[in-house]
Amino acid sequence: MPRYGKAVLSPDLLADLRPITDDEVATFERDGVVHLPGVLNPALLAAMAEPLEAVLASPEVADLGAMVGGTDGTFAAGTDHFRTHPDFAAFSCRSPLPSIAAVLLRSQSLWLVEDSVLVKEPGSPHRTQFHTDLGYFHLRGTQICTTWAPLDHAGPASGMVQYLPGSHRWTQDFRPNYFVDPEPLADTLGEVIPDILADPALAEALITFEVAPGDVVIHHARTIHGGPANTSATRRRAISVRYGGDDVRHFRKIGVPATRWQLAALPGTPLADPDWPQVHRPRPPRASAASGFPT
Ligand SMILES: O=C(O)CCC(=O)C(=O)O
Repeated sequence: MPRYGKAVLSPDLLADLRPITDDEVATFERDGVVHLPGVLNPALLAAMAEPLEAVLASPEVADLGAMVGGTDGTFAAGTDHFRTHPDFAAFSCRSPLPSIAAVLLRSQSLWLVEDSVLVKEPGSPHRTQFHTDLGYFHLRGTQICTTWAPLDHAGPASGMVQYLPGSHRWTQDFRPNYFVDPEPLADTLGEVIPDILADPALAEALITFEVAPGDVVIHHARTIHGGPANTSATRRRAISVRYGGDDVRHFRKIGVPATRWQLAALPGTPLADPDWPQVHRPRPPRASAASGFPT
């Protein structure tokens, strides 16, 4: 992908480590989320620390806490770093993530939708409000997921994300919110996400994971998720990457902010290079030894 420059991450950091098991695929399909321990090289996450600091110091990243009056700068997030930083492009396009996402989504091909950095500093009081990712995407389709890869050990005390299993099968479309404030974005269509923590049955059903660098948690774009404050003394740095598969089409959503790439995409068309890099291709048919014909 010459457009994004030369990756400085060495190829061995990006190598596949292990296949995804049938059980992991079944868990993703049942729960809309799956924890995949040890699918990335921990050294890859360590190597992403410097590029992550570079984007944290750039105008690509916003202080989310400021939206709710915070002045401490303890919850920073940005998107689309792959468009400007070759290491982020390599992480999203050439690591094992695309082939893992393609397996979980049962998609022949896969395209990169967006990447994000999400950093909750020690003591950050900010919750990630419950939301579905699909609410923010100018897309429709069923084969869309987010991969969440921590650069630090993370768990409930450091703000690890919580997921509502099975919510990807709910039929409602949910309005996006301000991410640190549950207020839905003005003029958006759909239902307001229920107050998950105020409903004992929903709150009880939430799941979360203890994760380490090299682990990835993958959730479906319709899965309701959010996260607690970081009450620990450790940073919670993560890179999340969103991918779309064969059945995904551009679809403009009223009231949802759009990037120039989203505005340029023709509604109803599939994701396509170069603005939406194809990161996984169908396997070529294998020639049959007996007949010479593709099988
Ligand atoms: O990192 C967080 O707190 C939220 C992550 C999230 O919502 C996502 O990656 O889709």
